[in-house]
Amino acid sequence: MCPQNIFCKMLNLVIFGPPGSGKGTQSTKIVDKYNLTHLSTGNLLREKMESETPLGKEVRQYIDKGLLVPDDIVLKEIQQIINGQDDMPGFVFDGFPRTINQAEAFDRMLDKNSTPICLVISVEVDEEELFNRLMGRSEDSGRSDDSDEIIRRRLEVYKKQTLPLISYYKSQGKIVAIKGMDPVDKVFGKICHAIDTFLHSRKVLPVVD
Ligand code: B4P
Repeated sequence: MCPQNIFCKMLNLVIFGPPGSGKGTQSTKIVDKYNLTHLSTGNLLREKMESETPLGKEVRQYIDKGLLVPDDIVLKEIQQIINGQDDMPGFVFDGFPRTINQAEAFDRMLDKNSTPICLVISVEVDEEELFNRLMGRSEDSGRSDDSDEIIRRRLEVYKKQTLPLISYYKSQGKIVAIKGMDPVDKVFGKICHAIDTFLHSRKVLPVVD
């Protein structure tokens, strides 16, 4: 599908990248600037985990091991949240989709509402830097999945299950690659440039250095 032909009645953005690439960090800034709603599946699933419900316990089994939570659980949560929300300025989907199956199901959901994804922002960071950032965060995050062995597993899972999404969105002409090694505000500036270019000309820049 050609992005120039997308009529975006909502600005729906996906922020995509490996663990530690800055998805959560940048999403917070994007939603503030563009008046969008932040939907982080990581935050959502951690909230479920806090509850001692059967679903919360099931989710914990995967997150604690650094594995992806099964698609059916994640998709059900997303469906419940976006249902009937097609008159809002738009969403930043942070950490979702993370598998081809999730991406295909998500496209079907959005097609029904005629609110497609407009832009997929892929934040690229070297593996060593990712590891260092997450180890740095582990000192005060309290997250069960921020530990040496689990971080390594999350990076492996990313390569195997999530990285193929780049080709998926490339074939739709929706992906922009952002070099994410710079300080937070500099990365944010590049993301804004990609979003503003899309808003003004419906053009998807392939790369922003
Ligand atoms: P997430 O919550 O998405 O966690 P994450 O991949 O670690 O990214 P996060 O957004 O937290 O980190 P960020 O890069 O901003 O997922 C956690 C788990 O939930 C997954 O492993 C999986 O089990 C499950 N899950 C979530 N979504 C799922 C889905 N769709 N399907 C199945 N399972 C799912 O930041 C990391 C650190 O880097 C921070 O300390 C930050 O301060 C720092 N940082 C950020 N940008 C920086 C910069 N430019 N320079 C220096 N440091 C920076």
